[in-house]
Amino acid sequence: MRLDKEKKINVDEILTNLKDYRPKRKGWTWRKKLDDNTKIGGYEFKNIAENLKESIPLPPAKFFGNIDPQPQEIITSEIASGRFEDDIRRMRMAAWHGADHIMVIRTLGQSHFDGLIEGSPEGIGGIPITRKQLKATRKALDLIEEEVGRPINFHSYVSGIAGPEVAVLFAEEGVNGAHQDPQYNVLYRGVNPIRSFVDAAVAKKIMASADILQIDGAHNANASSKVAWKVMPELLVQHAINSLFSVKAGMRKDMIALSTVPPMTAPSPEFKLNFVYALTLRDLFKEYKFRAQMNTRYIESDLFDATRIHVLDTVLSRLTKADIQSTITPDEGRNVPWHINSIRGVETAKHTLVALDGIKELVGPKMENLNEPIKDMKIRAILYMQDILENGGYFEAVEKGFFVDSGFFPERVGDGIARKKNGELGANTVVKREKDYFAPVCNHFGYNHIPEGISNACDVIGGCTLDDPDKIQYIDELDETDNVSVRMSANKETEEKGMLKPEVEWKNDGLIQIDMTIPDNPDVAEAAALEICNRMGLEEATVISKTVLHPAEGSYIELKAKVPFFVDRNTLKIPEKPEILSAEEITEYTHEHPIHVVAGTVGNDEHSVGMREILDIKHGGIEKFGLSYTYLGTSVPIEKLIDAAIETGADAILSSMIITHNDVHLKGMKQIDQLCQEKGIRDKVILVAGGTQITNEIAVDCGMDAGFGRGTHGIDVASFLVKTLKQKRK
Ligand code: Z98
Repeated sequence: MRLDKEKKINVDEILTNLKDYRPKRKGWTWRKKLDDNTKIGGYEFKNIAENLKESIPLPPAKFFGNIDPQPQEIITSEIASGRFEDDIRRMRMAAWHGADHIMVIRTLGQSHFDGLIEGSPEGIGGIPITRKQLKATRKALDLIEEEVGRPINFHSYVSGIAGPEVAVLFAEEGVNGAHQDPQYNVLYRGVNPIRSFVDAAVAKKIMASADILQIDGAHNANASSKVAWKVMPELLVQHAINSLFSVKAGMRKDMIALSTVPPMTAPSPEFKLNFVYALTLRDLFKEYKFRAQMNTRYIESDLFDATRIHVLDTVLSRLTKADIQSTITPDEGRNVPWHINSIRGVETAKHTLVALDGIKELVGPKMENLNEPIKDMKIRAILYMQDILENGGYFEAVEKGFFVDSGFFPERVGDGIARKKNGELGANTVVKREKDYFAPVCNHFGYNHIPEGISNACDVIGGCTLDDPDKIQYIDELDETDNVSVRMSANKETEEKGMLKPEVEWKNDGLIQIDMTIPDNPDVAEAAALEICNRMGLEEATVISKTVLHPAEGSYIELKAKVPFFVDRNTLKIPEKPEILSAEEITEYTHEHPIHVVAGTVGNDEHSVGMREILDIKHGGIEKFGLSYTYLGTSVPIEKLIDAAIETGADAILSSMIITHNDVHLKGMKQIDQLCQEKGIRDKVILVAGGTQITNEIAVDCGMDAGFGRGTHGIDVASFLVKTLKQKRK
């Protein structure tokens, strides 16, 4: 099976023989960094990795020979539609834009589930954690990575009370990265602390055996605390606890990534504190990797706000160090996982990282101003650790509510999260292994009484599921009413007929994003916006975000709503696109064979902007490609236009006609053609008309050689003129 870039990924094919699918490879893969000063498109880069085979470059790339340099950092896309058949398509879009770390996350808290739920349609909490969903996703990613030409790391979460089982499942099915941090379970998921740490040791050992990169959960303290920046000393402590615990459980340091977010954002003077914090962290944990995520604590639902925060946070990543750059969109704040926002997030990270290529060689930290605050931060963290020890250790400290307290340590406010050492979920479930305990599985953490003469525990059963995947029990979805086949067949009929609906997360969800500015206060504007959607025939309109432009003058409202109908792609009129010559081809020709045109807005028409844009160099008019022009202005009599063409020996006449009242534009075009014939120059000049209501068809019918409508650029006209002249002058 191979992907064809002109075609949609075939999910039916992905699902065929899924039971027997084996991941192509296991373990995490970093990007291949290119040598310093590698040239792409004539520009030297320092921090880039190998190019992709297939990709979609940043929007301005067309001005730079369509290059798409890939930053050396892995870029993450978090995908959260909750339906793996839709996630798969979205992953492909993200990979084409440069994501090579795909985290598939909750529609609900996956870690609230206490066991593996095989046979369920939703997986654990709606994320693809059933074997079926993992297999389908990995199979699709194996194809996508071949298509784009770079390995894609698939990521999920080893949290909750089923952590060890989840880790085994991930190791079996080729998941490449996972969040794992026992403190997350304790603090945010109410799992018994002892159980959580024992489970974590088991899970980490398994993860290590399959080279699954670990991301810790410290950043959640930032997201959960009342005053995010005050937990900075605690964040350092949490990183330390999980990192060292992971190493003791058998993980390599270079497979442990610290999850960090810049704790502050504007309107605070964010950079000072974020920079000190980032430098402290990187100094303390030099041997580890860093996964930088943007700060989600303050994002609500404004796309631009999210983008600004993302850019500044990524600047910090580049100035300090990040091995993985995550991308988060307002989706995190408003729970609307749009495909487009995933792509925007990836583009924001790629743009910022590439833009700041080599910055560390140009600017650097002023250590004389930073040493003191860095030292202060380290001392706070060390004292924090000491305080834990003096209070009897981690479990006792948790019981006393040390963590996620909103005091800036050593200050404590007393509002931390407290969990009982012998209470919470799964309390008293850790049992000491008997002397003759023996589990015939490999990579098993802790004491295992392996019979004498056997080197690998699972040899006694001829290999466990990690060695012999044929032993894996595959359970398909058991719910007959809600499963991928039912969902897909609901869409199949409409799809086969070529019926289209817009979507933001699921095929045929019909959702669109609409925005409008209403000249009133936010409450009135919100009600008005909903009423407008209603009258437009849209269904289930919901306001996503509001921006007050002025308390009385106006409000900007962003909504989502459902389009209740399909459009038939077979009945759509898709205008044929003329083949446009490249800027180089046009310029080369005009250099050798100068082209002159006369131009003006004809009749009683005072519009000038459109024509000037087509002519002037600034926005890419024909002048930019070496054509010269005589511009006669507005309301130009047709005869004057033609006389000017004769006088200057012009190759073409460009006439603009915006006013269409009484079909004056049609008459105008016909007159130009006629007068040129009368004056005997029709075969010498190319006649072009332009205007918002003009199409090529209409213009040719009226005797023109071509007509250009809305959206025309100088290059379109220049290309047409060069092509026609090349033909004529043959
Ligand atoms: C991130 N955008 O970190 P539920 N375990 C840990 C986590 O941090 C998370 C989960 C599990 C963020 C996503 N983090 C937030 C250590 C989630 C999964 O709700 O417990 O299933 O979340 O990339």
